Amino acid sequence: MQSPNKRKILVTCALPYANGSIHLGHLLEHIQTDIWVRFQRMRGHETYFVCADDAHGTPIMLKAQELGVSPEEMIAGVREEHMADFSDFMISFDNYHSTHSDENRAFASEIYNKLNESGYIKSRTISQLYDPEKGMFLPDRFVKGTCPTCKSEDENGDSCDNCGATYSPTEVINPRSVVSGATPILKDSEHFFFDLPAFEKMLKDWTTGGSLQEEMANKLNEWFEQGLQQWDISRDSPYFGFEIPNAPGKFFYVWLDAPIGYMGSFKNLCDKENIDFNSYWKENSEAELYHFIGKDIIYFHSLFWPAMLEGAGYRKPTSVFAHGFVTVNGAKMSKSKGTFIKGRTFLDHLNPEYLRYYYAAKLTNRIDDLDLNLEDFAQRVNSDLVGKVVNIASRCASFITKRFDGMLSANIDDQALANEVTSAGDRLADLYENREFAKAMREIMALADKVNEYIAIKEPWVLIKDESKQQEVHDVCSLGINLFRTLMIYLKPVLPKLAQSTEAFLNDELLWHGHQTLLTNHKINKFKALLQRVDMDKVEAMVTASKENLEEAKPAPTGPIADDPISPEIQFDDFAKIDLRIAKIVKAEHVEKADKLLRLELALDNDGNETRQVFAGIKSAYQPEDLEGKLTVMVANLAPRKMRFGMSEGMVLAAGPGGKDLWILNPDDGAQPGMRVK
Ligand code: NOT
Ligand code: ZN
Repeated sequence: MQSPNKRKILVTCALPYANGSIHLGHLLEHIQTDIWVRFQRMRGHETYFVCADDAHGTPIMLKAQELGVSPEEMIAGVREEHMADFSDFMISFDNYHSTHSDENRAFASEIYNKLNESGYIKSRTISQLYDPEKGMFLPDRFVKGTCPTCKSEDENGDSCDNCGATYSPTEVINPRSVVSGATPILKDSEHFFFDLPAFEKMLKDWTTGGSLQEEMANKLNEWFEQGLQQWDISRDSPYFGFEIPNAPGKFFYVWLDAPIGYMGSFKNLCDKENIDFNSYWKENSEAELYHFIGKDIIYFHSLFWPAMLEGAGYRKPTSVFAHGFVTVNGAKMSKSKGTFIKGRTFLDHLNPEYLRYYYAAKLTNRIDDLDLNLEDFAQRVNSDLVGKVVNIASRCASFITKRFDGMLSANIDDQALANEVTSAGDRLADLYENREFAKAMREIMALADKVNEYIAIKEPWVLIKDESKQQEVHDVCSLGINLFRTLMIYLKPVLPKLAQSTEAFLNDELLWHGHQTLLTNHKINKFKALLQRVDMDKVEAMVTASKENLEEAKPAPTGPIADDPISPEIQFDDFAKIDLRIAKIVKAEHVEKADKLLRLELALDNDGNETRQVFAGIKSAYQPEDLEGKLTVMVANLAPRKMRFGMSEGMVLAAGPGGKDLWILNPDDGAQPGMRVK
């Protein structure tokens, strides 16, 4: 049915790179988007959801070489794997394409040609590090060497993990190519640049148009203040990508054709299903276009992408929705802890709807990181889904089947309760629309609590023993089943499979507008267990299996840097060199723009003659004011390090599992600032 306020909506997720597996971090985005898309479809809007693998670039080219296959073969295999993972997590794409496609080549060339004709492509010669052995220019992450700031060895080509400095790969001391080990040389080459600064006014208007998240608009303003830069969009051969028209040996940088991949995937769908591509993409289109992305790629989506679209005569996104990163048990996902969990490993042990629900229960429309605490995860799914929602059906169903021939009563036992549950639909719809899923889940669970209370008070299992109370049992259990149905309508975007089993049980399709009505004189089917409890043993088995994955993957010579290296063994002499001392925290304060750091002023004696400034990554656990006056153990003879925020003159020690639980000593009479600890 075509209603007057039927919207046309095109939605995308960021395109996963075609050289790695889907993990729980990717899945946050795909689940968030899928919930939103399923909600829009349930509301009757014409909604398309497309994605693709991001198939180009140097890392993909090199990985294929390492595996001894062509990049085409490798990306085809990875795409199959990605599609199977997403499908098993019930991500309902209308199309999953590849950026290495005819459609994408055509759009990339067309957009580039239009930008070029309008004077938005500039060319100039730049000098870059080149691997003479391998015969290729080296992207920053393929150069390693000694940090020019702190002299730490084996640091990245563009930034130092030790001191946090950022620099150009040409400044690295003793640089070497990660690809061949050769010493890179500087070599000139002509590059093409997209003239981003020419779009400043348009981008400012677009930013203040009101549809961006507040945090994103702030970030954009920072970038405007720093001044927009021209963007290098070409790479020299050898490169796996699309050759630039009329520029033999020059290829589009992967980030140029990646967002165009959204158009390529949609065009591929349009051709298969006879959809009018232009009505979605032409300038001033009334269709809505949304990109769901992670916070790390805001720059590409909120500056380059709208500017490219504008310059080539296409519409711009209606909005870009960014989310934060996933942490597991309060810390960055870690291969050695087994918390770098692949989608497939999760599926091998647990029901995907558990993850869909847990993410929904924690997602807001802001850019904050989301912590997947595995114990909380099990507890939350068990208590909400099994203990609250499904429990309603399992308490009521057997009476209906056994005593009333599967027919729901014609009466509504408690109209006030029924109204309360059925009238929540519009409020919940607003929450879904605004991507406030956590709030929606909380409201739904609060309603489930009320329905359970009602059943507990009525006690149908007691009433059933009294011959004169049979009608009441029928009415109470029928209302229970009905309100379970309403709650499952509200949860259908999050739990499509549970919704499907519910539909089979209730003999009824769960449609959004159905939340306003109740089923009376309606025949239902026999109840079968709808959802198992999360078994903590399986969660643990999943973590163990993720560690095993790591074992298999260990000999990865040129792969990305391990996120969590195990420190090499040291000798007693090494340990003895460390000067551990009790220090008093005399001052503690926040550091602007640092997510994890606090600035501490430490005294090594009682009268404050010897003080040190230390930047410590303990912000997750402490408010600065709570630290002042406390004691800590510090490494007093660590060489000072220049950090982005200033000099750090030591290191403080704290113990605990991490996150909010990191302990520092409380002052007691025994310890005195300056005391040696060993
Ligand atoms: N493959 C990229 C990533 O960060 C995402 C590309 C999204 C598409 O995983 N592009 N744009 N703009
Ligand atoms: Zn450094």
